[in-house]
Amino acid sequence: MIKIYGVPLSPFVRKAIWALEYKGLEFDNEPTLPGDTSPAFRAISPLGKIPVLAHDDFTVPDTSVICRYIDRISPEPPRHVLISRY
Ligand SMILES: N[C@@H](CCC(=O)N[C@@H](CS)C(=O)NCC(=O)O)C(=O)O
Repeated sequence: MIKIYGVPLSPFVRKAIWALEYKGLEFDNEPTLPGDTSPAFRAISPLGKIPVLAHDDFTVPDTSVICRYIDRISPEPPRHVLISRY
């Protein structure tokens, strides 16, 4: 199961969640505030930034990379279809 650490107040978190919803992927949300100093969170986000995506043992703390990863594991529907509509 994919997990997104962060709170939707953050536009970066909303972007990651929107990408998951666009692809129809299920995910859990772990509400985490920006700058969280807990060692567990800093282990997956050394700068304390949200969002972080965790998928099995893989974690990534950057929205653009998160979206790229989502596109890799779920190529359909393709991003370019959505982009070309706007
Ligand atoms: N480059 C990061 C930026 C994310 C970011 O700046 N998130 C803010 C919340 S909107 C944050 O976590 N700030 C906490 C901090 O900078 O200490 C990304 O694209 O995910």
